[in-house]
Amino acid sequence: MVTQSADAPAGRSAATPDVDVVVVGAGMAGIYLLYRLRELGFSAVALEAADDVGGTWYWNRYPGARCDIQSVDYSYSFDPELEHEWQWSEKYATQPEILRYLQHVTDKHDLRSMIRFSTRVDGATWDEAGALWRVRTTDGDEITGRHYVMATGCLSQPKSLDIEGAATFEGDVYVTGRWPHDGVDFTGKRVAVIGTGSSGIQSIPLIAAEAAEMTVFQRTPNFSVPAFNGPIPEAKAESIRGRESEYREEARWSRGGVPGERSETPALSVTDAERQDAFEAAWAAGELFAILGPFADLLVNEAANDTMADFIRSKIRERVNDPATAELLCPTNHPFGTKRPCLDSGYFETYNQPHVRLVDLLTTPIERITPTGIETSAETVEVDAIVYATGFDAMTGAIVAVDIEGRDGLALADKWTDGPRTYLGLTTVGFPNYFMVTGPGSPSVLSNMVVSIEQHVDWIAECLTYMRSEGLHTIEPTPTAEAGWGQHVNDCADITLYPKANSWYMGANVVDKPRVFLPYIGGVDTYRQICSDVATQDYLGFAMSGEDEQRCHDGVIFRLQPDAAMVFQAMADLGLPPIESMPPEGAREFMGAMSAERPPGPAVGEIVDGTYPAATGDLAYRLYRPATPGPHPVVLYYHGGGWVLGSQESDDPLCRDLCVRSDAIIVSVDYRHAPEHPFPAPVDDAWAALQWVTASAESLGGRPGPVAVAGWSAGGNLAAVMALMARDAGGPELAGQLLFTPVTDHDLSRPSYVENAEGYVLTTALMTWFWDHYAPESERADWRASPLHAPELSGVAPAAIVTAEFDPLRDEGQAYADALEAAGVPVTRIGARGHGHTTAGMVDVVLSGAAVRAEMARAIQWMFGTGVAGSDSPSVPITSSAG
Ligand code: NA7
Repeated sequence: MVTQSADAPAGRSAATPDVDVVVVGAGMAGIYLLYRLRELGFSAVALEAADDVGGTWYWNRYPGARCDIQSVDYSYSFDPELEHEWQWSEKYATQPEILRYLQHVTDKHDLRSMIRFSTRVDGATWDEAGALWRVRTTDGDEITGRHYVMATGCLSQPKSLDIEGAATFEGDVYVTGRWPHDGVDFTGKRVAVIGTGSSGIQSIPLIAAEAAEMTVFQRTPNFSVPAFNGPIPEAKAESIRGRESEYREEARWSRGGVPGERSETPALSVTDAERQDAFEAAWAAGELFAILGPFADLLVNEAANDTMADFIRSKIRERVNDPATAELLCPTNHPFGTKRPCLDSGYFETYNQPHVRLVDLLTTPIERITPTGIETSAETVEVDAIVYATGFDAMTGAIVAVDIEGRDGLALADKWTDGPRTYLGLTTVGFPNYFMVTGPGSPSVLSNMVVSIEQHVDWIAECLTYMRSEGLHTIEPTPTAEAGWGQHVNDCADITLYPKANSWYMGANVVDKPRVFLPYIGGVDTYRQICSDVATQDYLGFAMSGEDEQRCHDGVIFRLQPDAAMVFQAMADLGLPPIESMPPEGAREFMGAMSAERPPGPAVGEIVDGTYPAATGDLAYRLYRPATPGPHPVVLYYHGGGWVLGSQESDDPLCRDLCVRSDAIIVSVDYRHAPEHPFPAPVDDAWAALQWVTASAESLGGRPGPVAVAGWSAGGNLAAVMALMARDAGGPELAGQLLFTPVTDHDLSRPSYVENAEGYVLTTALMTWFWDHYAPESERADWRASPLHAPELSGVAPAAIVTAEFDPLRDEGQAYADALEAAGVPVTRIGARGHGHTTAGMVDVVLSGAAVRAEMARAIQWMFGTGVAGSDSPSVPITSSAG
């Protein structure tokens, strides 16, 4: 029943809905949401298909079903009394105990009256005129609400049975996610279990204990470690006792929603023995985050990941008697952790029993299910019962199962055809006043769900409270904010190994589901901060409206590459003195010390250190030769450092990386530094180096023909100047110039100097310091210092110019690219989106920089004609306000 208020502006808001908020689902999310809303004075109803609360813990009653986050963590924090009035009996509680807990919380807070049980929602339509949602149930009812929240869980929609002939089976059929309430007795039965994810791994030992014969059909072996279940570990209890609220706060600000140390150590930086010890300790903990986290880089570095994968495989071989079965149970087709690892209780040992057999579907796939059994390409297995432990249409399945229609008749399922698009995993464009608890694009399944549920519920509750206090009726994210968030979610996933697995995180387990990384992997702590920043920045990225007003603070909440952001944060946390406060000699020592801490960069075929005859004496060079057969193209490289700092050492990892990626010889040359040797001394040395490298290219193992020049920052400035000088001098001919975040102008007033003045390592103040040491004001406009001021730019070598979004030098790099193009010079622009001046060059530290360096290497190949044909425009340019 909806009434239209008389004073409402035509077509806008002000109809009175049945309730303020319609919630779908009375699981862990719905229960807390109802509690919060009622406490805040909102009217709300939850519509729940089941006849009781519990959600996941109502449906998943298969034998052995347990949480895989310790119960003391996998529990609400909103009611401090629960800490004492509810005692978990085990480290990992069983499904019945968790369900009892949720029933207890519901009853304690008298929430049942707000829930309509046995009520399935099949549609919801946004009513634009009334500014409310019309939510329909399968029994024909309609409930209207100002706001509509899907609290339907991430793993609640079982995958449909996608195996041919499944419907013809005449024996008993069970699905782990829809288990009979009165249990199943498998005594004396021949049982098949299909699926070896968490549900299979938890249930198989218990089903095998009853069955007469047990056949497990495994498509993908999974990494699983023993849960070592039992009483709550004393150390854990001790870490909480008497400081419950602090402990919960630590969980909220942890990476995964469980308090604990975060390793900063790369796996390969320690000895084999140390690594083994760390793995054994993680194994002994019997915890998901322990096994995922003994080293910092297990989920981003394949070589590191291999060490853990090998360790777990060795444990599987120890646990399974038959070597052939053990090998089949060893996961090899996905990196460790990229499918959710399982915690088991005697899973692998189950295969040591004579009546248990494993069928490997990778070699002998299921062809069909018959009325009496399962037919693979090799055999027919006759069974009395089939248990499908085949998983869920995760994260989006339960949402699009409801026909949700937003503004202008847009169906959510249609909007998400190519994968879900959300802002913060909470909201989505085109669907005003619509929220999701732990929706796609939020930490959700990668975190302790309870912590993430509480965070989302709190955020929604605070948002609704704000809207009420401001007299606002509608809220909807903007396309800019949503696109920016989608980019950030992908940026985070792309630096990890997760996209390599055919996992339900990627939607890969459901036929025809788009392959998109569904959760947000940036961490519970980062995510919480982002959500809070959105709210405090006047709900950045949301449009809101009230009776007489529209407001929108549009924008993107997170534009940096996630790993670049970590570098900037780490630098800020160190609180180091600014370089410009140091004398040049001190600054050089400081930079040298910083360089010593870095990963070394990739191995190259050969490194040769030598000297070359520079303007006033010999200077050092370092040559990097690819491991591939030569002769190779030669690139003369000038290091960065503002003409004051830097050396072969400072840019060593980058030179290695470029050498390997481009398959070219890189000759990194030194040049004299200011202020001892100000402008034009570095230019004179750079020119001498060019003469020498050109003349020596073949004797250095290079291929005949022109060399290319390259440089980073001030080195990019020198490379650009060399290209101009070579043109003016009628030679040497150059294959190209690769300018990596180059200095091209002494003008420090461009917008990028203002926008990126501080916070991104290279500051405007530091750039001023560099210029002050390099050249007096009167000489800075000389084109050999500021090549953008060259009277003529035509006729120089083809250029590839890298500009970074958060670099003070961004705009002058782009201005140089513009000017070269205007002069008819072929230019390849490479945009380092989300990077600062230095981050794209931080090899093996800022992993997202690899994509930029791959484009730089392609540009080198483009210059020499050695790359892929037609790769003349390797990158989309970024603009000065690139997003
Ligand atoms: P999962 O982890 O998705 O596991 C499902 C399993 O079923 C997995 O081994 C699948 O193999 C297998 N499967 C799915 N479809 C088929 C077909 N058609 N044929 C053969 N095998 C198949 O679901 P769970 O319920 O175990 O666990 C879900 C989450 O709940 C878990 O991660 C915890 O967070 C709790 P595949 O790997 O796709 O080759």
